[in-house]
Amino acid sequence: MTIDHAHWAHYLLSAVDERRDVQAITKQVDELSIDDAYAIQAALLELQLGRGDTLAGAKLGLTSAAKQEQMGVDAPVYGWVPASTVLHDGVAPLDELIHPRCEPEIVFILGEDLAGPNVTADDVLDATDKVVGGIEVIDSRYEKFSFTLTDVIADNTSAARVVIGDEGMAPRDADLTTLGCVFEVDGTITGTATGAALLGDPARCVAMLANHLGKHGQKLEAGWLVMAGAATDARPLEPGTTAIARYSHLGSVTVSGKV
Ligand code: 0L1
Ligand code: MG
Repeated sequence: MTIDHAHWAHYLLSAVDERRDVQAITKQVDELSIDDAYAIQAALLELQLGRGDTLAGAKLGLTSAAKQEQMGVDAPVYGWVPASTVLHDGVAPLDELIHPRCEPEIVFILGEDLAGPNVTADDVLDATDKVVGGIEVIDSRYEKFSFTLTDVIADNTSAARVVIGDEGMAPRDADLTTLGCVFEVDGTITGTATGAALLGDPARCVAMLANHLGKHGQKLEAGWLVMAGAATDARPLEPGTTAIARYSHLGSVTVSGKV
């Protein structure tokens, strides 16, 4: 069965625009390969860029055992961060989202391009201007946040919004594998982790993304932000909810949900 990438990209963008969840693609086609899923993701990005958006960066998802278990998958995924999804005031507009969740992220701000293949964690540190804390708001466009690996790839890895902290450090100022994060939602600590929860080393995650893009003739670009993935599981972001990610060395980042 041939997969119509443009059709499924419009299907997902309509879900965003109309703020409604939709049936997973894999419930409607015989087979959705990883290549087809990334092709739908690329077509979706083209639609967004065609509306005047720009790229602020890229992201990994499902890089921790906590997230892989929560979602029932066993591999990381890669996606894009459109500039329109970066929140500058820490307030997530819930009236534009379907069923958002929030999760802490270690974020790399690149000072130089990173082009695969053969990018290493050391190369990532060399190319990074600073490492900052962040909180990603994810919002699967699928019913009940339920999907297969290829569904979530097509859906740009559930990317919806992101808050980036304004503190941060030079990439070698502290060991990223022991960098700590405490995630607190409405005063309750819901998760704690160190950077090593991200496939052993957050910089290695970013190297994997650069190498993945390299296979498609693409690269991570200077000035971009790159999210390495969440080290704890995601929590619902509801009206009135405030989530704080407190990082060692990176300060704190807050997101709140507002209607
Ligand atoms: O950023 C992420 O880890 C999201 C990956 C996709 C799975 C999900 O929606 O949690
Ligand atoms: Mg994430």
